[in-house]
Order: sequence, then C-alpha cells, then structure tokens
Amino acid sequence: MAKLIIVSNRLPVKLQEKEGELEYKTSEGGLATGLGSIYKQGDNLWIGWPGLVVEDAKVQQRIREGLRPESMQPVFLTESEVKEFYEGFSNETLWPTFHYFSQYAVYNQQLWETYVEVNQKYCDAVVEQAGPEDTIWVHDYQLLLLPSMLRAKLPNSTIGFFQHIPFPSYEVFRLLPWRKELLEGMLGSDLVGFHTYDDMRHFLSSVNRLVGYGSMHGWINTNSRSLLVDSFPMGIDYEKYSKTADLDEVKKREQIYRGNLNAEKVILSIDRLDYSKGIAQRLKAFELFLQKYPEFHEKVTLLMLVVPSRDAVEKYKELKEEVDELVGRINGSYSRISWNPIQYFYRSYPLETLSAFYRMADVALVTPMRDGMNLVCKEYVASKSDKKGVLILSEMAGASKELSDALIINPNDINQMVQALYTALTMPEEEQIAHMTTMQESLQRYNIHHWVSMFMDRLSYVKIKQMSLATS
Ligand code: GDG
Repeated sequence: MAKLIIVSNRLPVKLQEKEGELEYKTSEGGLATGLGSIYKQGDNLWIGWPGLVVEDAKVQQRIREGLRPESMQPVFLTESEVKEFYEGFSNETLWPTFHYFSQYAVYNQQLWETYVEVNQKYCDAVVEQAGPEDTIWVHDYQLLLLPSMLRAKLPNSTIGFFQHIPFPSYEVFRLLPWRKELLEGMLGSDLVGFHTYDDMRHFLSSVNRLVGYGSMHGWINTNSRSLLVDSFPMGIDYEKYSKTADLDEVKKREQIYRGNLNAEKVILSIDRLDYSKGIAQRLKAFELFLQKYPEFHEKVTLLMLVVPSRDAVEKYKELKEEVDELVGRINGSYSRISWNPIQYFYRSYPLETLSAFYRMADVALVTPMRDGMNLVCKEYVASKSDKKGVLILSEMAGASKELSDALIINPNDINQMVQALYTALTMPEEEQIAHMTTMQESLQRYNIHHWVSMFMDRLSYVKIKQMSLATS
C-alpha cells in the first residue's frame, strides 16, 4: 500500500531534556494540527528533527523507538549542522532574502555546503522509509533542495512541496549566489505550493529568467517532465480556536485579566520575535498614537506578547534589545501609577491563555513588514464569539488577500497605522460585527482541513495529468 510521508525541518513534537530524562512536548502549531489526522493513519509517517542535539547512538536509538508508535521518524542534526544549516543558511540567508531583508542576508559558502549536506541527510532518511509509489510532502525553506534529491532516487514517487514563507520578486531572489541550484531543487516536485498568487508569480518569473523554463497556467515543462505551481492559502483549525474561546475556564481568565489591566480598551499584539513581524515599527506607531490622542491615556493598553525565537542568531538578539528599549521608553514617558500603556511579555503561553487574550482584545494589531500568511490574525477572528473586535492587518501579510474586511494598512506608513488605531478604537459595534461576521464565515469554510485536502487533491490531479501527457 502506498503511504504518505511528510517531511519538515522539525517534527510536530519537541524533545526536551529535564533532569536527565527525555520529554516530548507536542506542537500546537497549525501544521501539526492540520496534518495530525493524516500522518497518524496506516503506515503514514512524519520525518524531521526532534529539536534537540543528540550525539549518543544509544540515546538516538531510544528516541527512534519512542517516536515510532507515534508515526514519526527522527533526523538527528549535529551541533554544527544546527548552527550552519538551521541558524545559518536557513535563517541568516534564506529567511531575510525571502522576506525582503536582503541587507541582513549572509552569503557564506560553508553555510551553503552544510545546507546541501543536511538536505541530503533528510533525503537519505526519506529514501530509507519510502517505497517507489509513495507520496512525499516536503515543507518549507529549510528543504528547498530535497524535492530534486528525492526525484533522483525515487523517480516515480509523487512529490509535493509547500513553502510557508513568501517567495520574493526575481530582483531580490537573484541576489542569492545559489539561486539556480535552489530553484532546480524545488523543480524536482510534482506540485509546488505557495500561500498566495503573488508568491507563485514571483517563483514562475525566477524559474523563467534563471533556469529558462516558461510556464502556462502554472504548468512548467522541464526537459524531462511537467509540474504544477499553484497557490493554497493556509487556513486554521477554526473549530479549535472558536471552541477554546467558549470554554468557561477561558472566559474566567478573561475576566481576571481585564480586571487587572485597568483599561477600557485592549489592543493585542502577538508574534515570534522576528524583524519580519514589524514589532519595532508597531511600537513607534503606538507611541505616536499616544502623543497625538492624549484622550486615550489611561484608557487604552497595548498587550504585547513576544515569543522567544532564534535567539542564537545575532539579528534577533539586536531586535530583542531594540524592543526592550522602545517599551521602556514609551512606558517611561506615559505610565501613571495605575496605568501602563504597554504590558509586555517575552515568553510563550498555553493555548487557553492565548485564547483569553484574543477574547479580551478590542483590537488586534497585526502589522508584519512581510509574512507568508500570518495565522495570528485568523486565530483572533475565530476566537471572537460575540463578533466584537477590530482587526488591523498589514497588506504585506498573505492573509490580507483573504481578510479584506480588516483595516488594511501599510506597515511603513506610521501615520496610516495611527489613524487605523483611532478608527478601530472608535468603530461602532454594528460595524465591527458586520466585518467580523464576513471574516468568520470565510475562515470557517477555508480552514486547515480544507487546505490539506486542496493540496492533496491537486497533487493527485497532477499525477493523473502527467500520465495522460506521457501517453498522448
Ligand atoms: C510561518 C510563516 C505562516 C504564538 N505565540 C504563542 C503561540 N503562537 C502561535 C500562534 C500561531 C503561530 O504561533 C504563529 O504563526 P504565524 O503564521 O503567525 O507565524 P510564523 O511562526 O512566522 O509561521 C507564516 C506560517 O508559517 C504557516 O504557514 O502563516 O507567514 O512565517 O499559530 O497561535 N502559541 C501558543 N502560545 C504562545 O504564546 N500556544
């Protein structure tokens, strides 16, 4: 029986060492939830790094055995691979380039070579498990070379690739010294998916100009085979977020937090610490808002959650300092004994707390400089059972293409952000409800399960089409 193999940099669990014992922490991320129902079926499998460096072969074996009943197969990375492949090439070369921060990109041959080697390592792990008829679904920018490596070993297998981050325009992508190799790596797939039509368009243009293959309605013909490129905007587990928001425990937490905050209105901001998320720019906009509209002093609080991320990478350390300083400066200037304009938390919270924050927020301020999709804004909408609340959303987030009922802003336009804050905080309730209802209807329908089935159906369609092309 043919099976499905999902491959991503990380497994949907995180392995942690606590007092000499190994612990598995399940990921609550959207991808793990969406694919959860399929990777555990039959012989299906998820292959990836468990998030901990383990060099001892005996311990590795113990982990392998522990993960097998969960339908997971670990790929073990060494300390230097984590540094060079993950922190280095993935997060210091590809991440900044793909988010239009190419001034932050590092071009280093050693990092590239390790990226190739580690992609090969994932390839070997897949080949060990895969039969010739299996379907393999590869995820994200850490594994761009994997589709072609797999194609060379398993020529008849079905290979899908989905990129969760943006694909930049050709003028930016071409800056990478290894641009052609990266594209050729992706072209080993049968189906290449992006969140938005624009990402797809940028990819096709780069393929055309750097590899020389044109396209027709998303179909590319290489010299030996044809593949499809398409957009699949990722949804969330809508039921999970709407149901959690209705739990008594969550409502109770909301009451307690509201009581403690001492503000009439709450603006919420949640992101991983990342320069692509526009956290510093958002803080500056909030500072200008306080300056321009003193009538909101002691009435509005910005509840800002920043989740620690990639703290071994230099640019992220610098950003943490900048955010700390900005929060300190704004609170230092505007705080009163009984009111802080910003409540800032640098940590992550359990889902129930997050849900209480979503419920409590009168406004969600989601203003990335660039984002493949952005799930936080969708989770906020799904958590609003009374339909009251306003979403301010950056036009640079993939989600803005779907959520046109949000207040859409350009995150570089600080005055526009200030005005959007004022509009959101003074919006009549009927208007809030009308916009929220439209957004909820769309997100309920185009949820994570819809996304998975759209991608899988399209992949099967590509295989059928390829066969009919081969026999015609
Ligand atoms: C990448 C792309 C694309 C956050 N804080 C806590 C917490 N979270 C969860 C949120 C949300 C997830 O983390 C963040 O997802 P985003 O989509 O907003 O951003 P990235 O992590 O950058 O994701 C992005 C995504 O991949 C999917 O393709 O949308 O563009 O960059 O689910 O809820 N979860 C918990 N506690 C927290 O404190 N439990």
